[in-house]
Amino acid sequence: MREPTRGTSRREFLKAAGWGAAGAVTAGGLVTGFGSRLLVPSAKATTTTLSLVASDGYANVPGRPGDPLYIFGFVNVTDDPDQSVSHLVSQYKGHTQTSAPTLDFLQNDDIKITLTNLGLVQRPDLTDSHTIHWHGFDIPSPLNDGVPEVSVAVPIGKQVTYFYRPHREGTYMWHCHFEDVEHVQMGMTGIVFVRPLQDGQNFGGFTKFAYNDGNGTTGYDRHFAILLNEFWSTFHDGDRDIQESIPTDYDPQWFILNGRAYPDTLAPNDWGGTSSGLTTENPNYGTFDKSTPNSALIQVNAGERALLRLADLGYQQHAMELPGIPMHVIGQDASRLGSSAYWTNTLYLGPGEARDVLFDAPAFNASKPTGSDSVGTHNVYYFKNRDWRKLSNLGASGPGGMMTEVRVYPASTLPPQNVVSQTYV
Ligand SMILES: [Cu+2]
Repeated sequence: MREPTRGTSRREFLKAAGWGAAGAVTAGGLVTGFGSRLLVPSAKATTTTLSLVASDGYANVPGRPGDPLYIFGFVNVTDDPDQSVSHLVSQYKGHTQTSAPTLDFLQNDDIKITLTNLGLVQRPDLTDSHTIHWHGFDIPSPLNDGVPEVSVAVPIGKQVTYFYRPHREGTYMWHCHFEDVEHVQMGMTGIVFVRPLQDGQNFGGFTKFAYNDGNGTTGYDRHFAILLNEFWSTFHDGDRDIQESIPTDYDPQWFILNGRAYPDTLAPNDWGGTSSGLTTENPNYGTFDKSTPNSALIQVNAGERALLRLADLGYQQHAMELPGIPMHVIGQDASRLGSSAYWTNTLYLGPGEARDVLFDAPAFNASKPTGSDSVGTHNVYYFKNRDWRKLSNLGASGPGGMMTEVRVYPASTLPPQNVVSQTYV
């Protein structure tokens, strides 16, 4: 039977999903005998509950010490025992981050995300709502799709709980869809991915996979979620100063990975950060926010296979290179490429697009260590934009912009990875 696709008729879909004659549902809920794009009935769905708040804040950018960029963003407050609106406003209003938290879900789970709109400190006149839009998620109910024109949005001081049951695994992205050209540029963007039901089984020597491949061709040892983006100062300063911006004049100054420009891309997760003399101080409160907490550092042991979950929520196309290590593109826009997978030295990624890229970490070359950190000496490979104009921080000398390091350590140096994009420095 051919693999069902998004254009599959309802009758074909029902057959493929196991309600027809063919296909067997295992105890784990995985339909066997088919390819990866199945919609399968869930045998043991669990419920994942998240609480996110939306507000404003400031993020550091190279070249503007003491003058951070005004941003909007989402923060994960699930662990706060007090989820009342009044408490969340008192704790988190005016303190936000970009990029947004990376959301890690399992196929077929029930997911409930409560979004609380805290309002804006810098712009109390701006009464914008916010939403959560799961970009590329092809079977939402309209109410949970976050497009305000055809759905609901969350006004200031209110909470809305979104519900999803993702039947399709893969790498997606998410963003606020309210005044989306503005709110997306202001920082309300992140990566969301869905692990396949196949995870935990053994195919080809792997137990973690990008997709339900049936043979391990999308297996990996470590995975990293990296959002490509740009900052255009006019939009951020204009929003801060109550000035209109013309989006068609878009001319960004900073080219970023997970909200950071090199060398800040190398700093660990949850970094409070003053490397290179920058500050994340919030002038409204004089507080110290972790405004860009998502590291873009890639740390692997020699011989391991790594999965890069990449998405672009800027407004420009980017061409990324990893000189010295071939890239194997096995997924595109949350679809397994299968026999269309390809090897490349240059990865093109347009706005709103996602890619799943595997690479094999080369052997560690002890005679030529090119870096050293608290883990140890390692070989460095650069994952970077091929456009030299996007490798600079406001024209300052030395490398900057959309670049990070792949650090390859001797085999078995790093312990097994527990969470996506884990950092060990
Ligand atoms: Cu918004």
